[in-house]
Amino acid sequence: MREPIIAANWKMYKTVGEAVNFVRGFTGLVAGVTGVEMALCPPFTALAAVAEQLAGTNIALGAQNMYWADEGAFTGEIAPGMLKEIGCRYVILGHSERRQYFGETDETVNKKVHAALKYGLKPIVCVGERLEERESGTTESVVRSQVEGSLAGLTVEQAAGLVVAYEPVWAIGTGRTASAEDAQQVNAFIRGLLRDMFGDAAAEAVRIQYGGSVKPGNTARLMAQPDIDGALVGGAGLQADSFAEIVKNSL
Ligand code: G2H
Repeated sequence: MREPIIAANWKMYKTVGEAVNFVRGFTGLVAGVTGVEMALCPPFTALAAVAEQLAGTNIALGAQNMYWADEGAFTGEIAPGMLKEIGCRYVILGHSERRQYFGETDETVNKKVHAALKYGLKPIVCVGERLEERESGTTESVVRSQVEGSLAGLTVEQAAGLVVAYEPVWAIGTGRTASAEDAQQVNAFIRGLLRDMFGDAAAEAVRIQYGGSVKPGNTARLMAQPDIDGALVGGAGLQADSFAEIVKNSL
């Protein structure tokens, strides 16, 4: 049995003060919730303050990106060891906004995945097709090359601990959710790819989230699908009450 993971990706939202307020409200709303892993992924500037607020709770901390070098003259970048030290358990890698606006490729995502694992961080690796790719029927080949490229060279043990997020780009922040059946179909396809790359046991262990306009009202239907093991939540993860509702509706 895979424990589902519901993660809030706050993107470039929330000052430190706003982040702390969120956590103070959220922890009360989900106190006693078990059977689902929760994670908050604030911007870098709020990581330390959120880590402090989360101490002693069962809510994990994640970052939204990192660089792959151990350290060095890379102005503006953040190293994996810095995230580990501050208390991150997860790091989102290859989000479509990073791919679209910041030149992230499967090759750079792959370097980051290896670096994250080296430092004991669990990558949440994002894949997903754009609207024109879905409409031209190339969803599977796009997702295949993203999965194969991003996860190249991992050992079976490393692969088993991964989280993969399927986020169709056309459903991100648009209010257009993929139907639960469409999402299940791609998530099952991803699990098949993982099986080919890493074998049955690892493929069964990997948690594959869905992301893209997840809301309290569509969570249960998505989570009822056999290959959807959680959600990566953007907009609806910015308010403590709606994110808490998503967590509860995932059970
Ligand atoms: C997809 C998602 C979070 P939203 O990017 O990763 O955002 O839920 O706002 O579509």
